[in-house]
Amino acid sequence: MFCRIDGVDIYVRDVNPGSRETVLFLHGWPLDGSMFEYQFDTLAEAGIRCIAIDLPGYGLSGKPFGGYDYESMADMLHKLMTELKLSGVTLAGFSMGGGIAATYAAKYGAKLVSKLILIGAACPSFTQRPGFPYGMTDAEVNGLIKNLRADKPNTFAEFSKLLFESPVSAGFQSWLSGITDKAALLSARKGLETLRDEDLREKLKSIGMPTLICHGVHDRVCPFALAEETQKRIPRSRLVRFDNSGHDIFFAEKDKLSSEIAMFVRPVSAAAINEDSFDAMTYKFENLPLPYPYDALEPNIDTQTMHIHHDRHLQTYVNNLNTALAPYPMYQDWTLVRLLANLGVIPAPLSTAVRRNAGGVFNHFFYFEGMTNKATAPSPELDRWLANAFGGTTAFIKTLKDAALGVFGSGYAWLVLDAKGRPAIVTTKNQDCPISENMFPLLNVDVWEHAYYLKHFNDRAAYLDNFMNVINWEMIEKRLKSVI
Ligand code: MN3
Repeated sequence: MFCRIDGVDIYVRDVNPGSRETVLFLHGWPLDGSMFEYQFDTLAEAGIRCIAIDLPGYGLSGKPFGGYDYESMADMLHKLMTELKLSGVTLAGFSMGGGIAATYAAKYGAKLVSKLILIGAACPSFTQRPGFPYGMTDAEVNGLIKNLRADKPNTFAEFSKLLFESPVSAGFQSWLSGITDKAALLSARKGLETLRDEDLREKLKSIGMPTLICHGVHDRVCPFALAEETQKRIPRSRLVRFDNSGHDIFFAEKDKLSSEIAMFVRPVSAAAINEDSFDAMTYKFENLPLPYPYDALEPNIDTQTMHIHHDRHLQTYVNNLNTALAPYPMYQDWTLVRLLANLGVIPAPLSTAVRRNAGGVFNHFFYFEGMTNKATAPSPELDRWLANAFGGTTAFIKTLKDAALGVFGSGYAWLVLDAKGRPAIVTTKNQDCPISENMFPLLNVDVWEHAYYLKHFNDRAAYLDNFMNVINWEMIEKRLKSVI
């Protein structure tokens, strides 16, 4: 769709509206918003709204005479976001788009944008300056401008060679030139002048929002030193190295980029990482011992069931998860929570194996931790929270039990904070985990028959009544306090 701002039609791609989190992408020179289609593909699948605009002068947007400096672009962006009624947006800028995004963040602060992502960004300065020996020289940019005016397509073709660290297919090259062909000569020339002249060294220091910096180590357009210089200046920033990328970070390491973005914009899942617990466990996974003796939950949950459930069922999920991840070194340093929170960005068939087995591992660790032999009761604080959320502890137990009885076949019932941070009871099938839906788990009850068949046979209701006697209320409270 087009959005008319100050007499210029801005082309807007908007996928998955209605999601809680929105990422707005700004492309680099001389590309357009379609450069992010690999990010759209995975992030939208992960439940994130993705918006990318064609900046004025590029792609399908209008080609005005002026307004190519960062400040004018930031003003245009603010009007556009206001027009689209956006707020709480994560603004992600690539290369020149990073310069615009940073300028926006410095000027408008957190009014509409809550987080900033700089990808291979042309920050703090695209060109070298006194005391800043990084990036291109003015003479090199002036040479580009001269070439552009002599032969635009060839200049773009030569420039695009600088992007890549590894060779790309002929198909990819022609896709890219299809994009750059749409940039107007006048706009591209003024874009280069902007890149040559803008200096954000001081402005970056006033950016107060959390900032993620993703940068290719082998970048030949915006050298990695730019990312380090940017990181030094933005107080709440974190720099992630992309060891196998040049300036082509959006393509060369697209899966890693998507997962870094997803983890950054989804605070509920990110908060779920409890560094002290199994949440943070990585390959090679191990079966943790039960937090109590096997017979500790008698007579509610019998000893034999605990042995078979923990030693055999859970162990199988641990083994299968390790087998699935063995051929994929790039996912071996991912925590259990990170794997589950990013199923949408893990390629098939691994994603299915992770859904089943990382789910099986997490859900079981969580289930065993959620029970205790120390008869606990909700603290007055948790009691009040349950009263607000469900009308009291008794009502909560009834709601959880009804939900658990309603699970058809194998699965779980959960107490969670939903994707909007509200208390909720949800159910999942098989070994699906609420973390994959951007929910924050507080308690689960396993209603696979292996959880109760030896003692309760087919009487799920009796098992659930027994489960309610051994709920670890302290764990619920601890998890809750970690996020609210
Ligand atoms: Mn089970």
